[in-house]
Amino acid sequence: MFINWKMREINLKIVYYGPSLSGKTTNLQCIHSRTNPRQRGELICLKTRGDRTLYFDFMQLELGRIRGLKPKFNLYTVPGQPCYVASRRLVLQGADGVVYVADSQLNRLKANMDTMRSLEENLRALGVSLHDFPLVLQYNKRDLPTRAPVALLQMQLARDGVPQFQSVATEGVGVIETLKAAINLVVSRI
Ligand SMILES: Nc1nc2c(ncn2[C@@H]2O[C@H](COP(=O)(O)OP(=O)(O)O)[C@@H](O)[C@H]2O)c(=O)[nH]1
Ligand SMILES: [Mg+2]
Repeated sequence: MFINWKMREINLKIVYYGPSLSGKTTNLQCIHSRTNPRQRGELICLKTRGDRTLYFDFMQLELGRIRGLKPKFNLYTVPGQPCYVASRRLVLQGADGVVYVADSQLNRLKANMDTMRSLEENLRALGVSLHDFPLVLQYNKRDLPTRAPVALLQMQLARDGVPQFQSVATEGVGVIETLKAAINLVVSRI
């Protein structure tokens, strides 16, 4: 969180975290296409060859007012590939909340769990406990026949009191609901 008193702006950071190819960038693309251009900035995607996220994607949303301050939500994705550990840590710095985008496919169960563990470790390295941190879980790719039952994903990833959503990010299903839950958690904490 960063408050610019002169501009009366409050900057809040929400990070979309998850294994590679789970649909984090697709979430941001959907949010970008469904929000009023006057309330959002450009979607900036830094890409490597082959279209995978290198450092991060970024977009800014301006919504409503909190006690006379203009909240600006800065949405980031992290690169999921194992080799970008340093990038993930960097993007997590100063995060006010995390949306964990899980890939529902059966063959990604282990990747989901490994990535959840890395989220916990990376937050701990920043002095933050995932236990009392604003977190929203999204089970994405619910349209695929290879999807695991939600109960299985819940068993492996869910925690007490953490909001959960099923989604098909490519079709925009569940994307805005997930974002709203994250915004609500972040705002209620400040
Ligand atoms: N079938 C299906 N494909 C999806 C869904 N969400 C994302 N994808 C696809 O999965 C691939 C990886 O998505 P992307 O957003 O780039 O993943 P990221 O690495 O987490 O940013 C792309 O080909 C997307 O079109 C979904 O809900 N269903
Ligand atoms: Mg991406």
